[in-house]
Parts: sequence; C-alpha cells; structure tokens
Amino acid sequence: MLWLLVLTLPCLGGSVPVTSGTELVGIVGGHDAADGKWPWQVGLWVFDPTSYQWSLNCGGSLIYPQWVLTAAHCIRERNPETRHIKVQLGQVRRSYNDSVQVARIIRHPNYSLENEGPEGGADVALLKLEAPVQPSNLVKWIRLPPASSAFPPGSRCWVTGWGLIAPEESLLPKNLQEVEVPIVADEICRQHYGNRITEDMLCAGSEGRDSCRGDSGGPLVCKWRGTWVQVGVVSWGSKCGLPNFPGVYARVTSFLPWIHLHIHSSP
Ligand code: 4AZ
Repeated sequence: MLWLLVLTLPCLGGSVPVTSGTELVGIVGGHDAADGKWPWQVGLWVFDPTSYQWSLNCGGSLIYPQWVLTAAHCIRERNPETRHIKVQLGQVRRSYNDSVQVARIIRHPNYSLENEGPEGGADVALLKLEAPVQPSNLVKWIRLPPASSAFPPGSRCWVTGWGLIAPEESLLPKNLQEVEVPIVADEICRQHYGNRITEDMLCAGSEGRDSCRGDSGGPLVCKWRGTWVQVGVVSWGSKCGLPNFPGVYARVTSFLPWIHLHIHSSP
C-alpha cells in the first residue's frame, strides 16, 4: 500500500502554477510544457531497495536512439543494477507504466561517489536502453553541441523537468515544466559559488528561474544556428531560484569525447 501512496503523492502536488509573492513559480519559474515540445526529455524511475519504492526522481535526455544522458548523482547505488532503473519517454505526464528497461549504466569514472558528489564535477552518466527507440512526433533525440560552440552570457536557454516547483513547499508537478534561463558568465558564477565551479560546469538561471531538486539529470538546451542542442545537464546549486546563485550544470562539451567513446564502442 505504501508504494501506491508514494507513486500517487506527486500527483497530489498538481500542476497549477504556484505564486509566492513575486515571480517565484514553476520548475522554479516555469509552466506546463506542451506535448512533443521537448521530445528528448526522459524521466528516470529509480527503485530504492531500502524503502522498496519506485519514484520519478531525475530527468535525462535521449541523445542517440539507444542512449540517455543523465547525471551521475541520479545513480545512487555503488553497484547499480539495471533492473532498478526504468526510463519514461515521450510523455509530459508522470507515467511509470510504459517506461522502458535499461541494459547498461555507465557513470563517469571521475564522478566522486564518496565525497563531494555533484560538486566534485563529472556529474554525468549514460544509460543504454534495451532497444533503440523509434523516433516519432513525441520522441526524438537531441543534438550534442559542436565542440567549438559557445553560448555567451545572457544566451536564452531552456531547462525542463518534473522537479520541485516551490522548494519551500515541496510541491511536485504532474506535468513536465519548462523555464527559460539565461547563461551566466563563469566569473560571475564564481563570485558567488567560489572555486566550486570548475571547468566542466556551467551556470544558468536568474532570480526565480531555475531548475530544482528532481530536475537533476535533465537537459539544458539552447538554439545553435537554428537547432536545439544540449548544452548542460542539471547538476546542483544552492537552493533554487535564489538571486546570485544560479543553477549549476555539467558542461556537455567537456564530456563529448567520453560520450562518443562509449556510444561508438559499446557492445
Ligand atoms: C538538486 O538537489 C538540485 N537550483 C538540482 C538543481 C539545483 C539545485 C538542487 C539548481 O538536485
């Protein structure tokens, strides 16, 4: 019975925008995404062997027909089991039932399982799906950015996910949320976070516009010469939507060689 409660609890949060005074609403600051608008967005259902429950606790993105990019910190177990993760594709609503099986889990070797967690960097992981997916109106992969691409501060990018919309109230949305977030200059981000911001991270967001707990692993996408590319992976931050503390993302261009190594050599 308990698992039923946990699976339904998120639905009770509803998807009504929550306003707390000024503009602090949404993924934080966002709104419901339309069907098929972010067709690469996936939801990670993870089984917790301790509580014996499945929950949609992270996002991810389809980057090739059989590969999902997510955050390493979404894979909590030291020796993760593929049967403890399922991937929801092509849906803006939470739905465990038609999620698909994972065949391999590859956490970045430099991710710090013991100490720093996401703040130690290399917060990326790849999931190989059991079978390639057929592209459709609702399911498509996202392009990775060219190694030479750069997104100047102020670039308007988007982040999506099923994470907290009002951190203080622990509200979870039923529907996928989207919010536009500006890229923040590394120097500005370091002024507030200090040297915790390393080369393989990038910052995006502004007061009241941010990703939050539960959005981790999901994509930060920007338009590059007319097409969407995935620039970041939701990783960490100081609370959500605070002034001066933007969301911190794994910088996808830093991991292109590692991604290609696995995708092109995987059995
Ligand atoms: C988290 O706890 C988390 N505001 C994710 C993103 C952000 C903060 C926290 C960014 O997973």
